[in-house]
Parts: sequence; structure tokens; C-alpha cells
Amino acid sequence: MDSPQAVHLGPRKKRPRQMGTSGATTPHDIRFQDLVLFILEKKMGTTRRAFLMELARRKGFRVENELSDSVTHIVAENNSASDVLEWLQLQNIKASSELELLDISWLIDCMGAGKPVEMTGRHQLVVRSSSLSPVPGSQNVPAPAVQKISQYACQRRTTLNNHNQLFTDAFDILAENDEFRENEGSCLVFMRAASVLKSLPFPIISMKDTEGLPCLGDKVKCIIEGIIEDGESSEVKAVLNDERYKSFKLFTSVFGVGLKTAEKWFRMGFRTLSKIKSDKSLKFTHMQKAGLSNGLSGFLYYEDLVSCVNRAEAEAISVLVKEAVATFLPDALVTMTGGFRRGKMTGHDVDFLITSSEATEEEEQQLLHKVTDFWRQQGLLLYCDLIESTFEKFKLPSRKVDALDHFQKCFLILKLHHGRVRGEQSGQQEGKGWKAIRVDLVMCPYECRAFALLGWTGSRQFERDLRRYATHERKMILDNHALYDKTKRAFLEAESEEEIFAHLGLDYIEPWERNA
Ligand code: DCT
Ligand code: MG
Repeated sequence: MDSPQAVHLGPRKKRPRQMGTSGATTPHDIRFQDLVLFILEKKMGTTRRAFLMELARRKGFRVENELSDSVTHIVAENNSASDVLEWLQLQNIKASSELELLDISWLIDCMGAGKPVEMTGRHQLVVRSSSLSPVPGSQNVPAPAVQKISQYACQRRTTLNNHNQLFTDAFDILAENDEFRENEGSCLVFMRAASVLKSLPFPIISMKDTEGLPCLGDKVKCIIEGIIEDGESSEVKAVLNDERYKSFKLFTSVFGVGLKTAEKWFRMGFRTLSKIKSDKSLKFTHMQKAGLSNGLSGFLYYEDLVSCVNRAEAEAISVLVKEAVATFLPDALVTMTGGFRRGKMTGHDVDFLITSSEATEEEEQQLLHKVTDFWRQQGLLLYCDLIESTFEKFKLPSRKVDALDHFQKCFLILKLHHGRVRGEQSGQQEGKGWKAIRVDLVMCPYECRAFALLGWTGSRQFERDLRRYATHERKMILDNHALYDKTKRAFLEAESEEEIFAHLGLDYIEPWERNA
């Protein structure tokens, strides 16, 4: 029997008509210059093809709208090699020896990997040299191997490698809109759906891929279907054009403005920040004043605070915090928490947890005061809101999944000079030479440090599901201070995050796998 071989045919006839037609209009950056893809519409359909093209372009692949001489890879679905060859013959095209004929499974694997993967026999469309009949099974798309996925984010590993951003961006917007409208139930539905999709090791390509996944009800599936068919969601489009959503999004981007203030401004008919700032009748809190403006010129803090903090800036802030803390409590442990601990490259603020095994209660209570006074003297403290501890030992943890903790903490805006940021030379920068950065410092008792670290590492969805899991699956109550076992009527102590996961009977999830 002849062994299957990859299809390599003679040189293609040049077809000037199709020369130069390309996906060059795409706004996406091309990351893989060596590959030029063409996706065959035959047996696939226009909308699915458009969806796959958009997906591949988003991942940095060059995808041509029409078959041109530059194409290096033809991708087909439900077509055998001979189907594709027949189609090429009908187009009066001869496949060149360099042209790869591939099954959609290759593209799916590439989408999963976020880069071109090696073409194996499984991917290549092959013909037997004795006949043009397809190899059995070669035209079938293997469904991605779906393991049973938990409804709890704390039982999923969610890295920053999101294969379903097209969908999760949509659900994040819909959840935010529900948050603005205080539709808690619907908000949770969209947040959970986004969270499940972020954890998938493969991109959703068809509705079949959603089978067996948790937290995807009819409403969610309907939106996924819309995006697969049209490349975008009409619901999301409507939200993005909605007056209330747009106003709330703008107003809550100001530090210190929550839903209540946004609602008030919206009802008063405001739609822009400049109108709000110039209105003499409005009263602002200290926080909102800091968020809206500064002494120099109008919106400088605002501009700084809405532009995200990058990792180099976060590292520079970390040095600043560690230096200041060490001045007053040399043994204190300072850990960067929040999104940066989860490996994010940007964030809206930089979060730190501080604890000390040696400090007396008095020294512990004084530290944040001393540190902030130190920065105030240096002119680095642009805003400070220090909240004293209301922590009580052996108080039962809170049952509420979104409860705030009782640790002493301060919400700050610090002045970060460009010269302190790696890669940014001082004096070479244009403008004011520094950037306002939001910083949260949390001081916790030494025995709480593992719980506080777990709580302040996030993501918020991960934390919610940890607490929900503890309550519903383990009859335990978890918060940022402690873990209480209701069956044993006892607090379970922990020296590390690993021990907390072990108490809960969960596999350990690393911080960078908590981006739920
Ligand atoms: N957190 C908490 N109690 C608060 C605020 C936050 O337990 N009062 C937890 C939840 C997530 C973590 O701390 C960090 O919070 P954020 O900074 O809001 O989130 P992030 O994941 O760091 O996101 P970003 O990158 O936008 O800062
Ligand atoms: Mg943060």
C-alpha cells in the first residue's frame, strides 16, 4: 500500500487578477511574517470563514481575503486533500511545491498556542499517490479535548494567555454595564462566563466547543453564537453606544468616584468631566479632587491615573516602598500583591502587603503613619487616605464574598519621578518629570499574612469563588483574615498560601494561574 504523502504540486500559473489582493486592510499587527494564510470557504461558509480570519488576524497571522501568489498555507475544513485540489483545479490554479494544504485542526492548534505550530501528519491534507481518495479521518476536525471544567475559578488554572479574548472582552463589557445598572444577578452571570472562557486551553470556534462547559446559560450562549456568526455582538455594540454606560464609564474612571456619584452626575445631566469640573455648585470629596485634578494644571493626575501603571513603574514603586518601610521596620516583609503578583504587565494601581514578625503592636500600628509622613516630607505624597485597623482576633470570618477586610491600610497617590523608573532617564523626559501612581498599602498581623496575601493577590473573581467553594463544598468560612471550619468549630492556621489550599482540599494554584 502506498503511504500517504503531503501534497506538493507544480508551479502555479500566475493570475495577475488576484495579485496584490490581501488582508492588508486589517488593523492587526502581523507577528508571523513568514506565513500567509488563505482559508477556504468551501464547506465552511462565509460567516465561519470571516470569524476564523478575524481570529487568526487578532493572533498576529497574515490572512489573505483572496488566494494570491503570496499565500503559503491553505487551510480547509471538512475537505479532503482531493477536494482542495479539485477546487484549485477549478480555479485554474496549480499548487506549488511550497504551498501547504492543511486541515483546520492546524489553525485551531495555532490559535491555541498563539503562534504557528509544527505541521504534523495529523494536520496535513494528504493524498495517496495511487489515488486521490482522502485518508480516512483526515477531513474531520478533532474537537479540542475538554476535561471536566469546574464551576469554581479556584479549581481552574487561568493564566494571562487568554484564547477567547473576543468573547471575554464582550462579557466584561456586559458585566460592567450590569454593574452600572446594579443588576447584580446578570452581572455575575457574565463575569462567571468570562472567567470560564479565560481558563480554556483552546479558542471557541463553534458552538460545539461550548458543550459541557459550566456557567454558560442560554443568554450567554446566544451571545457567543452571535459573535461566532457575525464577529461581534449586537448586545455589546448597543451597550457601547448607550448614553448611561458611556457616562458611567467616564465618571468612574475618576479616582474616588463610585456608582453613587456617577449616578448623581448622570441624573444631573452631566456627560463630560470638563462640565463637572467647572460646575461651581458641585462638592467633591478629597479623593475626587485628587482624581480630577491637581495644583499644576487641570487634569494631570487624571491623565496619569487613567493611563495604566506598567511593570517598570510598579517595580520602581516597590523599591520606594521597601526603602521607606526598611527605614522604620528593618525586618518587615513587603510583598507586591494584586495583578502584578499574578504576572500582569499593567494595572490600575500597585498593591502591597506589609507584615512583621518582630514588631510590637504599637510599632505595627505606627508604621504606615511613619512611612506616609516620610513621603510627605519628601513631597512625594500627593494623596493619602489612611484607615485604621478594626481587626479583632478570633472573630468569625465574614460570609460575604465581597466583604472588605479590617486591616490597617492606606490608599495613596505617590509621585514617581521618571529617574526612578528603569529604562527612563531622568531629565530626558518631556513634561513634568514624574507620574502620579495609585498605591495601596496593607499592614497585617503576622499570623494573618497567608490569608491576607491570598486575599490581596486576587483576581476578584478568583477570591469570590474561593470563598464560595469554602462555604458550599467544605462548610468553611474564608476571608482575608482567617479560615474557620464549621464542622470542627475551629480556626485553621496557615503559614503559607499552599497550606490554605491544602486545608480546603484544593490543588495549589500559583498566583499567575489566578487570572480568573
Ligand atoms: N482586594 C481586597 N479588598 C479590597 C480591595 C482589593 O481584598 N478592599 C483584593 C481583590 C483583588 C486584590 O485585592 C487587588 O485589588 P485590585 O488592585 O482592585 O485588583 P487587581 O487585580 O490588582 O487589578 P488592577 O491590575 O486593575 O490593579
Ligand atoms: Mg491592583
